[in-house]
Amino acid sequence: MRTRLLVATLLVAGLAGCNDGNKQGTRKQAAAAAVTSGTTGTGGTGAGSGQGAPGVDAPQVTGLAPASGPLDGGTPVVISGSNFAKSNAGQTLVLFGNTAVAVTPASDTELHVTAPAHTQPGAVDVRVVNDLGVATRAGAFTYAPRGPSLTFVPGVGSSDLATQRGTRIRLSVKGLPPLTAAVTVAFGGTAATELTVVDAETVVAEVPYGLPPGATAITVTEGGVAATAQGFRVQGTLAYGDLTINEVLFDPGSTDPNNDGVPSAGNNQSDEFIELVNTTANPVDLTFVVLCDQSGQNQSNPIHMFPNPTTLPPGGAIVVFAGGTPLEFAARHASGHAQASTHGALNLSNSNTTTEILSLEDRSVFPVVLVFRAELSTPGAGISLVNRNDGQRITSNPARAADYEAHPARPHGQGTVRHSAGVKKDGAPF
Ligand SMILES: [Ca+2]
Ligand SMILES: [Ca+2]
Ligand SMILES: [Ca+2]
Repeated sequence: MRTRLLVATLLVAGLAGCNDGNKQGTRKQAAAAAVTSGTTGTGGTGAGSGQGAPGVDAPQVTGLAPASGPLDGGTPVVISGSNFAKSNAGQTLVLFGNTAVAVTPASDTELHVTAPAHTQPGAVDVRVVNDLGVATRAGAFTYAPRGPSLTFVPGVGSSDLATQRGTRIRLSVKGLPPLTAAVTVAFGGTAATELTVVDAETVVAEVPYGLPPGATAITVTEGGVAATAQGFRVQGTLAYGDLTINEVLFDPGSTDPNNDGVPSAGNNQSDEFIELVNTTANPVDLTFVVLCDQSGQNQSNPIHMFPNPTTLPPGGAIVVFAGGTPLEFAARHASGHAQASTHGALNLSNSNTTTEILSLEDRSVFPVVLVFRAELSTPGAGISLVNRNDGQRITSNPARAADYEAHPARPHGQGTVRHSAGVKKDGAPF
């Protein structure tokens, strides 16, 4: 009953816009009756015949071009027929199913419309209504089912030479049969061999070893149906300066930069931190990157390995704390915006005159991309060393103490602090 009322209302609205005082009242009534009848499912003739008042003036629909389109609508459609613009025709309405659309009359035999969105695939009736009658063409327009689709995160990944394991990419599909253990994933033409099916629409695949750097497509295939997405990027070798060690807090004093409510003290140095910034215009995959402290006798002593996956957005920062539970740092997929050392400590010396932090891949074949060297005494308890050009690329290799300064005070809570884990010197976000 609601449908019947809706269509009748639309028709009245259309008639109200007509200025022709000579219209025949009997035709108006006949047209309204025909529309109401059509919505009950009895009016579809398939032949597009007019159902209004008897006579040659009733509109006729002979075809739609195109006769199909996507569920999202937006398809320009030309309706062919007759008696669309005769005198006394009044305002023309077109309905796809029960949805009225705007009409651009082109001639007495042609109407231009745009197909509206629809919820379910399949055919709908199309009606042309004017004062002369109603033409119903049953099943005249078919909504096509959505094709398979694929999305992925993160959008960049790499693989490791020694283990031949890759960054884990989470793939979400729509329009495929439910995923099973038989699912296959390919990066370009290379099959991923490490797969974990999460649910019927999600699989995690590792980037296969040996792919050339650059853009590649990902294809997920299940039950003979494939979904492909473009735009995944296999990361090449990072250049010096692509990642900057932007800030280091060697001596937290009694401060609490990881914000877990436990200020560092004595043997608890969990608030030591290293802040990295991606200085490039692209996301950087940190998976397999290892931070090493070369101070003291422990050459290339690893202090953190970024978990799989860890991605740093363009211009973004990530903080590695010595420990604790970093709180209230912005969420960034599984890896987060702040991490605690995978080695349980950073062991950043408070007093060494030379401290180096460098980054290697977990195997020696990967070039060092980050070298930080502090050749001066650390600034003091609770004060970090920070990039003078906060967040900008440091071009000296290795970075020098001259590239850094003692962190200026910034407002925080009721007072001030002299560090800025995960944010800029003034507390603004990266
Ligand atoms: Ca703390
Ligand atoms: Ca320390
Ligand atoms: Ca900072």
